[in-house]
Amino acid sequence: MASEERTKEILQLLYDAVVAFDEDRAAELCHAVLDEGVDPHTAVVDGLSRGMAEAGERYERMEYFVPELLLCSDALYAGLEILKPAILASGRETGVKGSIVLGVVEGDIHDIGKNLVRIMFEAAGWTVYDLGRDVKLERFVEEQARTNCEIVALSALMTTSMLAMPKVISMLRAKNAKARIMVGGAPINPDVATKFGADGYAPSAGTAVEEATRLVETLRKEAA
Ligand code: B1M
Repeated sequence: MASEERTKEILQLLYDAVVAFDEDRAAELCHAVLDEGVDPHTAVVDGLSRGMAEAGERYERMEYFVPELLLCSDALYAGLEILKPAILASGRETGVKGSIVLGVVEGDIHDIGKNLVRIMFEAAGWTVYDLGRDVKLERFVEEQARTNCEIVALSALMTTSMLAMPKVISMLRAKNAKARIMVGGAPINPDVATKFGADGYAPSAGTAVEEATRLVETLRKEAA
């Protein structure tokens, strides 16, 4: 088990490796995470993912451009590949397990956050039907009906694409789908989620399972 100090150091180095788009370094550090007993969830959320967020900020300050962003995401994925088996094996028990249809709405190709959300659900033992990115709106409705899943989770990263969310929500409500709908992604906040008519919202991959668990509990109580 790594000391608190060493854990902090590794998290900072992971952050640095993503920001510096150093794929090899990210991979090497993720091996250290596993060897030294650092929690792999923490490494993803407070190391790799935080590095990607900083890359985003640099993009906004016009210090980074699209090629740098893609290289940063390559470094994030290089680390994630190494940590994923340990995260899945760790099977963080939430007590409740459910099924979820997940995707990034039509018109939006940003899927790094959605992929992190997916891993968190898989690690918690949920069944995940991942529709991918730029998903046609009716696909969410069709997949919910096919799988009878209890949660439909919509991700969007743009203020333009997020406007597809209330459309999907209306389509699901019109079909009387027995599912709770949650939304997330950088432009979403609790007010937007409420305005769109969603049942729930999570600000991060790390909190998404908790929110979905709460929603499933209310759904099951209602059905009982
Ligand atoms: Co784009 N992009 N991008 N981009 N990009 C943003 C989103 C933008 C804010 C940058 C900017 O201009 N300031 C801007 C959107 C502006 C707006 O809102 N209208 C933008 C734009 C405009 C574009 C293009 C249109 C650029 C162009 O071509 N002119 C284009 C989009 C094309 C399209 O989608 N149709 C584009 C393209 C790209 C890349 C391909 C280069 C790349 C995406 C690679 C990929 O995803 N495969 C990219 C990136 C990387 C970004 C930024 C820099 C970073 C996004 C990211 O991956 N963050 C972003 C700026 C920024 O965010 N600062 C930007 C890291 C990730 C871990 O965080 O995705 O927020 P995030 O996910 C978090 C939470 O939000 C949450 O959990 C995750 C982890 O904690 N979460 C959920 C996400 N989904 C959730 C669902 C949930 C719960 C939680 O429940 C359902």
